Amino acid sequence: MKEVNIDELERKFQEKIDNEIKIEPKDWMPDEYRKTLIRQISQHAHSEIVGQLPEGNWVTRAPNLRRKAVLLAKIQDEAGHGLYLYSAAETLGADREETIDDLHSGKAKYSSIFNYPSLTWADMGMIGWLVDGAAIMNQVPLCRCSYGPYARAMVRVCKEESFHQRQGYEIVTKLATGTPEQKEMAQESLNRWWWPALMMFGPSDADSKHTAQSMKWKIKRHTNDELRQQFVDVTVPQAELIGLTVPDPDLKWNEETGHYDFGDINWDEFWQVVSGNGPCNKERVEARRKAKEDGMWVREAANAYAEKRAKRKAS
Ligand code: BYC
Repeated sequence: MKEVNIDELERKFQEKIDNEIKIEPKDWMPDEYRKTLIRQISQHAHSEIVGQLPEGNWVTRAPNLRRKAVLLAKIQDEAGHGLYLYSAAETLGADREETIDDLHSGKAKYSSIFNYPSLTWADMGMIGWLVDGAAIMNQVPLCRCSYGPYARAMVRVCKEESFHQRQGYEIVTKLATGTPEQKEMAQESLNRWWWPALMMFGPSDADSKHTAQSMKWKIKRHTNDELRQQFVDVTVPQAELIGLTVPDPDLKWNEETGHYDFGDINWDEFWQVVSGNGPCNKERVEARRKAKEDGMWVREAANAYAEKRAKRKAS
């Protein structure tokens, strides 16, 4: 039997990546590449699913029918994104049930942002504008990820996220240009969401343990700090346009670099939230666990029906 030379396989694999050839599920790939993708894609899937909860909190209190219909559609889109992503993780050999159980046991991570509460209607605008805005900034480069199924899933996800971002900015604009109370509500919400939105991009480059390897494999195309800077540069003028103030006394346009300088992020807070001690971590995981339990009878009924049909077909 011909001996398999791992170094040679790795060399060919990297050559494909360097030449922008997509890696597909049945292609040979290093174990670490597979593991990194399963980690990132499953965390991403969980984020989409848990991300429905802060917005779900406002469906029954949306200010009018139009707002309610749009919010419902957005939340459904997020569920869809979660499903594409769980499927993408399955193409790498991940078991969907196990992946979801890891979320419910608290073992798996999901985006830190969804551990903050949604306290006012303005938060629905802020989530669309800032959270989906940050998500797009991070996900557009993922459309060029070296792993085919993830890259393709991202194309549709990004189209939908861009609609979400606009609907969020529209809500915030309406409030910011409305009565003094409405403007105040928008400003108060921006004060709470601004820093957690910047944290979505992950630890600073100096502390990011996966970035260097993920960039070499073209899973990531930019570092966390590069994307965070792009987000600040795009979002600050949007806030100014509608008369809101970004809650950062150190924020300043820098003529020399052509970027905004901004203040220090509270990394202690970030790591606390990531390690399960944010304001809503327990509530979020509990809600997902309960949803699984409450929906168990539907799954059991569907499985029983499928088994019965299969038996009837076989006989
Ligand atoms: N929150 O070495 P690093 C959405 C973890 S949802 C929690 O830089 P990497 C939406 C990281 O996992 C948007 N944990 O990692 C839905 C790692 O821990 P492990 C979700 C974080 O992977 C509904 C450690 O910190 N988007 O769009 O190179 C409504 C070190 O980090 C976070 C995605 O998931 C965080 N913020 O870079 C509205 C995009 N940041 O795994 C909107 C896909 C870092 O070693 N993911 N950690 O235990 C990515 O692009 C990358 O995974 C990240 C992190 C940029 C997030």
